[in-house]
Amino acid sequence: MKIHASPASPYVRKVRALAVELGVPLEIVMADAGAANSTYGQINPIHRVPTLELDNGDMLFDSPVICEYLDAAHGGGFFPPAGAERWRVLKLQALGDGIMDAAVPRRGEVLRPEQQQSPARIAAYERSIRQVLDALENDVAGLDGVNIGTIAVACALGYLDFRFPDDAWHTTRPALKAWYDAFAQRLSMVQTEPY
Ligand SMILES: N[C@@H](CCC(=O)N[C@@H](CS)C(=O)NCC(=O)O)C(=O)O
Repeated sequence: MKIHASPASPYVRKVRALAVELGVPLEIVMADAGAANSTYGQINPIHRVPTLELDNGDMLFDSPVICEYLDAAHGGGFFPPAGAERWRVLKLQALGDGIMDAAVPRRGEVLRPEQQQSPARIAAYERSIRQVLDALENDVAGLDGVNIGTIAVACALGYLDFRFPDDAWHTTRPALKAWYDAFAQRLSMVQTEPY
């Protein structure tokens, strides 16, 4: 199987980290999803990474779908099968993805020439990130175990550290920081560091 990827995407990292946890090898293919003349739309019309290319040529996206496929196909148990535990873990994944959904466009916005930036949009992204971090800090006991929720949150925090190292989200969130420092030692996190 191949994963169409980019080096710093936290969504790609989530898929790759789960694959490491599952012991599933993925061949990494760098994608030119955003280039004006890109042909990437032929495999993923949304023009985003990751895309999982199956051995039979089928393409899967986006990252929650790919993760659930990998888990189901390889007997993982990183998605609880049913009941309250399933919704708890999926909600945690949504919180991790929610940080990514704000942090990725926030970076895009601050990279624009200053006169084209929208301070209102940047403030809205920052508010989302701040409030998700606070929610996680206030319920750090919920970050138990290794599942698609905790993997997503760890990848989101890793992205914040990678792209916004001056933010120091951890100074006011010691419980979340302690959880992250421990989780970041996992092989799946060490092997998928962004660059
Ligand atoms: N909901 C999607 C979001 C994926 C996404 O936004 N990926 C970004 C990279 S972090 C992307 O492909 N942006 C377009 C580009 O890189 O050109 C998922 O979970 O896979």
